[in-house]
Amino acid sequence: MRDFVAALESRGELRRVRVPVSADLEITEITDRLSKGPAALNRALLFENVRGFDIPVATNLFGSASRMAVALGAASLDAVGERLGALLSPELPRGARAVMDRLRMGLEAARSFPHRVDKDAPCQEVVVTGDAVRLSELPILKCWPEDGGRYITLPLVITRDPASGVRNVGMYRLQEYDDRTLGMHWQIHKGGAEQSERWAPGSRIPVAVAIGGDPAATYAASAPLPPGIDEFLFAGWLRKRRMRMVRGVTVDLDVPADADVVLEGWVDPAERRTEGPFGDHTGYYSLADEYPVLHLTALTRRREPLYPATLVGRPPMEDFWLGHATERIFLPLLRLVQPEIVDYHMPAEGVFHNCVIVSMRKRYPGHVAKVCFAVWSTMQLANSKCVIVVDEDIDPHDLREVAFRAFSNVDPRRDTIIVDGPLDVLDHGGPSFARGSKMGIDATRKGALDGYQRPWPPDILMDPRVVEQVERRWKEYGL
Ligand SMILES: Cc1cc2nc3c(=O)[nH]c(=O)nc-3n(C[C@H](O)[C@H](O)[C@H](O)COP(=O)(O)O)c2cc1C
Ligand SMILES: [Mn+2]
Repeated sequence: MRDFVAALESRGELRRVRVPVSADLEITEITDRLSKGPAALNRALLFENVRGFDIPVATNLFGSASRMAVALGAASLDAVGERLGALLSPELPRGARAVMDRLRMGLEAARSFPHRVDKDAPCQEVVVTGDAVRLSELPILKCWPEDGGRYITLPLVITRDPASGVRNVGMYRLQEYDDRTLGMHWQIHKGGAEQSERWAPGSRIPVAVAIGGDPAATYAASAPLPPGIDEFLFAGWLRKRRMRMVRGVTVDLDVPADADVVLEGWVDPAERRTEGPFGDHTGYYSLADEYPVLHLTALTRRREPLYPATLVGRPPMEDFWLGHATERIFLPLLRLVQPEIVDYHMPAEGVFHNCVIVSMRKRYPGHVAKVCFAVWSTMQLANSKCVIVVDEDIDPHDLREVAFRAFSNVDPRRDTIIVDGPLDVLDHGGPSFARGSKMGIDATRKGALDGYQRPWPPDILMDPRVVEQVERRWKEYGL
């Protein structure tokens, strides 16, 4: 975290705020203005003086493509994607299962396993256990006016499967109820929830939460890795350096030795408590609902920790860039399973699960529908509500271009498919919780293989010789 902050600062990507600010809404408003303002002002922020707390708060650390690349120690996000794709070559595995197995083998072969250190763990320089634990000492933010309380927004929630012992690390927000109790917002589709269902009734599920530490691990907690792939193995591979782990002081789980703060505790599989509302990354408040509860047994930390937080709300905000990193990094994997896909994009306005734009090489009747169904069966893309498919020569990141094709190329009855399926837990447009309909829109140009009987009109393009001539004479025109 310290190296990351220093790297951002030396690149002019971080600003320090030295005057006192409040953790209650004020940091949100400041950060939001930077997230939505001109790119030249969109910087990471380090609040050195948070009223009532000794610990500084960092926000917007991951809030641009370049900061994301710095976080992963890479030249660019596409470069990380190419490295990941190369893990799987030369023999092309076939089918999603094979690709996932090869991904696991590739990561393991890269020897980026987390390893245990028994001393020199900064995250345990200060150890507080039992009744002495005080969450109120952490500068946890109240993000939006109608929020149900203060929320930890960049946590790495560490659990393990009771049978296989396989670790999962997910970023699930935590609502502070009191000094030793938090709401655990792992949604039904996510790894933490799935593992929690495997613990026997009456058991105490051990949970550790790391905050801060290596930013590559923080990103990995947000990445949609298939179950069975350890996010900390992935973080070590990203960073090309194995993660240093240490045994928790009160839980049977390893925690990142370099974290700024670690919370340890347990979840009772049967207990539920009202969580929310929370001003969410959808741009709406997600309403209060029943979620599990995390009871703390220890709080350990660095002597001088830094508390990183993210603010989410109406897009674009920082989470767009974390998701954008995933979009870029996992494109080569997606293309291994579905080679006709050229590129894809999840625009900020679609808050990930509402809209996926795919460009593809269309070869046979029904091919566009096949790609829609592929999206609806690929990891977390499976929850996406609207898929827009364009031809291979259309850039899915160019929203004007996509809108132009989607409005003009589509016959609604012929070119839409509507199916039922799972939706993101945060979707509020659908008729019921996490279930509803999905639409695929075929915005490709049509021809014989689509059953289109008329000639398709050509695009209007200028003669390149004239373009070149006008280019050359541009100054002469005096415009
Ligand atoms: C800032 C941020 C906050 C998030 N909050 C939640 C959350 O509260 N609950 C949740 O289930 N997923 C949340 N997510 C998404 C998960 O972290 C993401 O789906 C991740 O892949 C989950 O890991 P898993 O596949 O191991 O469950 C959040 C993501 C980000 C970037
Ligand atoms: Mn996982």
